[in-house]
Amino acid sequence: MVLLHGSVPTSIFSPAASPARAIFGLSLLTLSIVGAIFLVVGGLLLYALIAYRERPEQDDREPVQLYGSNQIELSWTVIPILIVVVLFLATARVIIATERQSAPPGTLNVTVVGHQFWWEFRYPGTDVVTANELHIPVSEETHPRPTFLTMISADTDHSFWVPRLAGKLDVIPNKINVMWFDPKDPGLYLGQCAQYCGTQHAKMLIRVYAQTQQDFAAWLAGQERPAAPSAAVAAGRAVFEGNACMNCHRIRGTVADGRFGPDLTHFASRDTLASGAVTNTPEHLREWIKDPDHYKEGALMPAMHLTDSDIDLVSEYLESLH
Ligand code: HEC
Ligand SMILES: [Cu+2]
Repeated sequence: MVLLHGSVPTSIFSPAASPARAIFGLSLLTLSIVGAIFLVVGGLLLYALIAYRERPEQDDREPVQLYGSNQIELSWTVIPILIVVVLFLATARVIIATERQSAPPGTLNVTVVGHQFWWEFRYPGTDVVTANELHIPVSEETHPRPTFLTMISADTDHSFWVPRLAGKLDVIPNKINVMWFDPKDPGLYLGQCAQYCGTQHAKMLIRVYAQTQQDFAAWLAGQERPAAPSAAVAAGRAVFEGNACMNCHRIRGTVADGRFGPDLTHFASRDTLASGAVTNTPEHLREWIKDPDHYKEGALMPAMHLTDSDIDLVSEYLESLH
């Protein structure tokens, strides 16, 4: 029963956006039809087993055999056809409602890029690029603001799945897929990559933060600002820019312009590190920079063999990027 009450953050049984609700409704219909079939077939089987069981007073002769019944044959042909037609129509309706939607005015567009083993989120029309934590506005009744995701992959097959918001959709190279959702309630919706994509597939988590439209606007404005590192962290910045970090990571407003790894412009505004592998705390960050394999064995960031003091400095720098 716990599964039914949204206390499980990834429960498919507590949909919070239109596509997830449509899929949930369809699954209930399908479950009730197959449940009814199970009861009828199982009931008949049970009845036959009990009514025609072997009895001691019985003799060994075979009972009278019956052949052919147009009535029965007709019913077991027509009823299944009707069931299939009903399921087909109900499914087609949900597919059209979830996949053939065009973006209404007010839509937020986000480009999602799947990487081994993290997610990149770009907000077209702005410079904002972030990772693993997708911020979106809620879609109010009076002020609908659905989010449309345009999804591509930088390497191999991934699949974007946030069960409370929508169904799964594959994220594959050389193909653009589009999905959308429109949660009404602010909150954190969790999901994860649902297509095996390599060693750290299991730690390729997704966090969707649905915010009130004002909060979202404030968040976006904050992210649009370039990083403004203070002089106090100049030494850490020098470590970052004096090592290969800057070839893989971008920090807008500085010379670091790498694109292979997550954009770190506002790294300190994220709650988690390395696609949800651990929470974003100074200790975790230091450990991550020292040895990414410690939390994510096979992660595509190398251990850079910095000295402990350089690790402290570069961590302080990154933690200052709010
Ligand atoms: C060869 C490219 C490469 C280099 C060099 C590199 N990184 Fe990374 N970094 C990555 C990749 C890829 C990820 C994402 C790993 C994952 O989540 O699976 C990452 C993740 C991170 C993260 C976590 C970001 C987030 O939002 O979760 C931080 C912080 C980070 N790197 C800091 C550094 C620092 C500091 C250096 C230099 C000492 C550095 N990186 C060098 C590729 C690189
Ligand atoms: Cu993946």
